[in-house]
This record gives sequence, structure tokens and C-alpha cells, in this order.
Amino acid sequence: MIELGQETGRILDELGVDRAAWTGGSMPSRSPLTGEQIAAVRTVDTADIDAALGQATAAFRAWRTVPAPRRGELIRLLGEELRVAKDDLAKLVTIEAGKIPSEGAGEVQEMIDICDFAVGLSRQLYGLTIATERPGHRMMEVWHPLGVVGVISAFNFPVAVWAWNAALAIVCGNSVVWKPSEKTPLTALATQAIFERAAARFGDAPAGLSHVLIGGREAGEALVDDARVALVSATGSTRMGRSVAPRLAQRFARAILELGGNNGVIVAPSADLDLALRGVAFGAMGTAGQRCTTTRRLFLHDSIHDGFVAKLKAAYASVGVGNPLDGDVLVGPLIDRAAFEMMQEALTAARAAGGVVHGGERVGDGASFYVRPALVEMPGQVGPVLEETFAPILYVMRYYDLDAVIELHNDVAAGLSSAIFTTDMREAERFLIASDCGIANVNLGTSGAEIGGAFGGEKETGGGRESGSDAWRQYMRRATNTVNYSDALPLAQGVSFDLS
Ligand code: UN1
Repeated sequence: MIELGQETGRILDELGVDRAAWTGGSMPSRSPLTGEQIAAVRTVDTADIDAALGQATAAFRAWRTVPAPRRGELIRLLGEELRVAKDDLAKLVTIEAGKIPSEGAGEVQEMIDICDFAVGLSRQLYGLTIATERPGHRMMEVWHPLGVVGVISAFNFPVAVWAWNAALAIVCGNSVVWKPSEKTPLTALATQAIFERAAARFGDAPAGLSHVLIGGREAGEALVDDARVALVSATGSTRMGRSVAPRLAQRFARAILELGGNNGVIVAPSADLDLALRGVAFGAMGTAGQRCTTTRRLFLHDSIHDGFVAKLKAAYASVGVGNPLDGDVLVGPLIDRAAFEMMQEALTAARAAGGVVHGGERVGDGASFYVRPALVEMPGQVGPVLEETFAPILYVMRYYDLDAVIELHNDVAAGLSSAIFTTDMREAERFLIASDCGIANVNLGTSGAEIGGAFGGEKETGGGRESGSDAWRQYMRRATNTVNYSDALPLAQGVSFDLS
């Protein structure tokens, strides 16, 4: 087998990342596949952050004057460069975040998809024309570029989340400053190098339209607190959101918050059980349970409960766990020791609350953390079931009545994704109306959303929406313009203010 550090170096060289950025720096970068160090990344200091924000502000001022369809051309080129780089970048996602190859490739595909979406959008940044109550007047709204957009992203989607934000922000006329997770700096450096190639082909894009700040918490805080940053799009834990949101509110900056999930699936008596099994298995075990859309709670109707649990147990016992570069596995490693310890704590708490745990044990040893996904039969929605633990734990509960289970389903703090498996259209519609999540599905799982829809959730998930639909509006400011083309000055609401 090729040594990991060597393979990482080959990919970074291939993708055009400057060696000075990832050799000899102070921040060790480790692969969760083996736990070994694969790079030593250079971090930014206060002066670097200040310079980046200064340059991003200047870049915004120039970029905002470029016609939107021409801005779309830059993102079209970015999509082309990503297609060329897809295999290498996907492999780097596997090495740095531990995803299985097909999910690594899927993540890069998500970047390509949002580029295509944004290119079309660059000719569709429409505003309304509005009927006015005043004769000889015209009223319209126009969408203008916003400013510097800050992006804070998590390890689990180390590159796609940047792309959802950056592709839209850039066609909308903004510059972007990105603070990736400390756990995944290399994929961020690679993405920036790919962007720079697209910018070079474009020709006259202003320098510094996109920046990456490699560093710790202080780099993210600098983005949150700096008056030059108009919007911060932050993806991560609810705890992180709770610290970011008030600081942004304090200076009236915009926020897009994409925080925790505690996603539930209901399997009803009429469900296609094979479909449900596959949907639940991917949702709960995929990405080793480290998606914000991961299925964490499963409500099984009493009439299908025992048979379904038996099938799930078999699926859980047989799923391949291991290094995705070594063999055909579906479950890769947890990101680090802390993730493993949090998983074990949650399982201990589940047992204490009367849960029966199947699986969940460590596979192998050393500096990497592989686990068998855990299936936990719970007597009720209590203890750790109410929390998001970023690991493959699926809590299974029995239900009898649809209205009662929907209420239970909604009775958690997060509100990201949800699903029902049923062939009864009345049940499906009742669920779609009642689920309080930003995403509600019928006969498919909670994870793996396409980019075309708005992505995000309610309650402690933060309320933000990214990627498709009209999420672009958040990256622009709306101006209402009224023009009087008459020679009178009628006042709105019939007010009279007669000087003579
Ligand atoms: C995340 O886990 O942060 O719907 C995002 C999905 C992916 C995005 C997940 N398209 O699972």
C-alpha cells in the first residue's frame, strides 16, 4: 500500500497547492484512516486575517461592477476545473475526512452541481416590479451584491459546504473568506488552488476574491466580529451557533446558521420494508453517522417492529467497517478520539436509561477510531436520544399511533431532516404537514439531499437555508426603488403637505 503522507503529497502537488502551505507549518494534519500525520500546515496570524479581509473588501468593490452573467462565467470555469480535479479531490476527502470513495466523489459532485446551478442563476437574479398607489410612479426591487461573505465549515463536508456558499456568493457579486475546520485544512487548500486556476483562466477577476484562513477558533471569531464581513454562513454544532449568532446580531450582520440535527424516520405499517431498510441503513450508518442529516431516531410501528429490528440487526452485523482505501467497506473511521469517546459516553447513558445496545464497539486499535455502528433499542425518547451525538448510533423506538409519534418526533431541539416510509398517502401528507423540520421526505431517508432544494432546518438547527431554491437572496441586498415620472408629487397614503 502507498504510504498515506506520500499519496497526500502527490495529490496536493497535482492540484497545485503550494508546498509552503502544508510543509513545515505549526498545525499537524492527521488522517482519520490511520491517525498518522500527513502534513504540517501553516496557520494565519492576526495580520494575515486583516490583510485577507482588506483584500476581500477591495475585490468585492471591483467584482460587484462586473455583470452577473459574466460573474457566472467564473463559476462555470470553476465547475470545469472541479470536473478535472474530481478524482484527486475526492481521494483527498477520503484521506482527510475518512469518507468512503463513493461518498468522497459524491461530495465533489455536489460542488459541481452547485456550480451548474449558480451559472444558470447568474442570469436569473430577478426582482419584482410592484404596482404603486401613486399615479405616474413606478416601483421595483433590485438585488445588489452584499459584501464580503464569511464561510465557516465543519470537517464532515469539508469542501461541499464551501461550494454551496461560494458559488452563490460569487455569482451574486461578493467576495468570500473561508475558515474551514481545523480537522480538514488540506481539502480547503486544494479547493482554493482549484478556484485560483479557474480565476486565472477567467482572466480579470480581482485578486483575493476567495481566501482561505487556516487556523483555529480565533480565525473564525475574527470573521464573525469584523465589520467588513457582511454575512457569515456557519456550519457546525449548535454550541458553535450559540456563540456565533449573538455576536453577529450585536453588529447587525447577517447569519446563515446550519447547526445540529437529530433526525427521525417513521416506518409505518404499510411501508415497503426493503426500501425502508435501505433508506435507514444509509441514513444511519453512511458517513459513519457523521452527517448533520444522519438518521439518529427510528420509530417503528408495533405491527412491523420485531421483524424490522431483526433485519436491521442483520444489516448492522454484516456491514463492512474499515479503512476505505484498503477494501470494500461502507463505514469508515470516526474523525478522532474525541468523537469515539463521545459515542461511548452516549452508549453508556443509553444503557443507564434502559436501552439495549447492539454493536458500537471499537474495531482495531492504535491512533485511528473505527467502530461498529450501534443500534440501540430504547424504551422511550429519553436521555441521549434527545441529543445529537456525531457518531453512528441509531435509537429505535416502538409506536402505535401516527399523531402521537409525529408529536414525539418533533419533540427534540433540532429540526433539520425527517422522513416517513409509508404507502398510505393520507399518512404521508399528514406527516409532511406536521414535521417541523426544514426537510421532510416520503419513502427516502433523511440524508443525501440534492443541491436544488433549499438546505437547512428550524429550531436549534439555526433556521438558515443554503444551496438551491431562492437561498441566493441571502447573499444580496434588496433595494426598493420608486421612480416618479409625473410632474406632480402625490404622497403615499393620501397625505397632504401643501406648502402654498
Ligand atoms: C452536512 O452534514 O453538513 O443532505 C450536510 C446531505 C448532504 C449535506 C449534508 N447533501 O446529507
